[in-house]
Amino acid sequence: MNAMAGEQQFLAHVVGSAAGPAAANDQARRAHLHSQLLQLQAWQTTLQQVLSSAFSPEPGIQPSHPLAQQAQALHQQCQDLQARWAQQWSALQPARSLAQDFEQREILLVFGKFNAGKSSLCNFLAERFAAQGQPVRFFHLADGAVVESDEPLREGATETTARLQGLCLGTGLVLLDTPGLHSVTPENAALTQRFTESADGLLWLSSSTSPGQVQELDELARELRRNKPLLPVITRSDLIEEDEVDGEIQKCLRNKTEANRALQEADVQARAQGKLRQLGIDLSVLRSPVSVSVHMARSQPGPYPLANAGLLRLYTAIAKVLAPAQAYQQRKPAEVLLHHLEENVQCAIDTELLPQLQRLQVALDQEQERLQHSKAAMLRAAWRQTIPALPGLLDLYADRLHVLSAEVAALVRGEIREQLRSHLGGYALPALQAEPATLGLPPATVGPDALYATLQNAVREQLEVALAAAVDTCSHALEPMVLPVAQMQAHLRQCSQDLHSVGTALRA
Ligand SMILES: Nc1nc2c(ncn2[C@@H]2O[C@H](COP(=O)(O)OP(=O)(O)OP(=O)(O)O)[C@@H](O)[C@H]2O)c(=O)[nH]1
Ligand SMILES: [Mg+2]
Repeated sequence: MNAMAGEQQFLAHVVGSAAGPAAANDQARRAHLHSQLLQLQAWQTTLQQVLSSAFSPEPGIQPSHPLAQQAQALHQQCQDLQARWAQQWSALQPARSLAQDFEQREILLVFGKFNAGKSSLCNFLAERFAAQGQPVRFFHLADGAVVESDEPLREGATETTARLQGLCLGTGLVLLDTPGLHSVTPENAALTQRFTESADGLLWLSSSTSPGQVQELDELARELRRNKPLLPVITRSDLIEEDEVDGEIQKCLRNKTEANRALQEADVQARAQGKLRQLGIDLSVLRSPVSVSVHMARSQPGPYPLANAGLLRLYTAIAKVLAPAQAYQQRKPAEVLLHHLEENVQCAIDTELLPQLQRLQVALDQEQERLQHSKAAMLRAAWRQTIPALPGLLDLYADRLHVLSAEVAALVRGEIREQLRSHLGGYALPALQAEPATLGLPPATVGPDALYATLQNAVREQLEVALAAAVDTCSHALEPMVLPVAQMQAHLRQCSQDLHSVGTALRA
């Protein structure tokens, strides 16, 4: 195909993609998008209810009890997570509003190491669009807002682009020119990362001097997992040769040979495939690499330099990328919210909240077990403390049974208090005044041995009843925590399944 005709076809394609689908289709698409957004918002509301449901302080447990503190920490964690998610969502605001500013256009991220030739390629495409009478607008971002300018992007041999900038080509395409990857200023890399969210497709540029450094794709992994198409572009595909001009040796720039370009393209293709496999990304996102020289295309006017420098093939490749990019662009508002919910919200639920809930559940189970063991331990200890005192009390009060009974009852009460204090300290137990002030004893006429045996039985019975009642009270005090913990876990699992279903439906 004639190169100029090819260029015009490309421009027509870009302009055509901006016109978008027919009105009826568009309305249906908007309605669909609206309903998906509503589903995602409903999901957020449900989650909010789940997180604010549980863990009011339990009356049977002291605030100092480790379980009460653990529950309180969980409650706090639910609040903190919600605040963090709100913050993360507003951090995406610049990328969201950038996408909104260019709502009817496909945004391609131009991405690659510094000096890869990103700004040069953007400027070159701008020149071609302008040459064909298409509108071209340059812009950069300042404080998250789009600022338009007439100036082309700066190009340079040193690291040049420090801000996110771009250009609108015709009415359908936006190129986002990013600061160089792995660039010396970490803020640049961070800036790029923040805006990648708004892109619908990715142009990955690398210079033909070292093409396809696939570790660079690590930075794009998140976007690639979102099924955005990836077009590798090998730039600066030219070399300097020495030529004799008018009897003098001169240095001339030449296109790399077809064979050399084909070799490099195949190599980048193979390595990109390997990298995507390693990252667990569907290979269908990858388009065939294209090798170009902007300098050669610029060197002379006319169709042949354009074709020979690889630009015609680049046009075709970009035109092909625009179809999946447009599909993504049309569902982008829902995608952006979904990513936030999957990557910020659900991820924190899985890695932070559910493990914390699990720990609380285990702690509650262990405490129930400890309570049962402590009943026997308290009984043994109290028995060992009270029984040796009985013979002395019997000697003292054998002829005054009501005093004996009151003394033993007081001894037992004191010992119960002591055991409760040391074993069940974190619980709010009712005071022991309700316990009988005396023990029921037979008349003294039964003789000292029988009286002692009766006393022992009465003490055992008192201890057993009081300690069992105390343990039961504690055990019941835990129950209002057990249920919400289990319920919250179940609700969160349900939320996770629901989000997965909404995501699957969105991408179908
Ligand atoms: N030989 C040759 N050099 C090129 C070509 N395209 C760009 N360059 C040069 O490569 C250098 C970097 O170009 P830029 O377009 O500024 O590269 P960039 O990727 O935007 O760089 P940063 O903004 O620093 O990340 C400049 O000196 C360009 O002149 C090309 O096709 N051939
Ligand atoms: Mg640049």
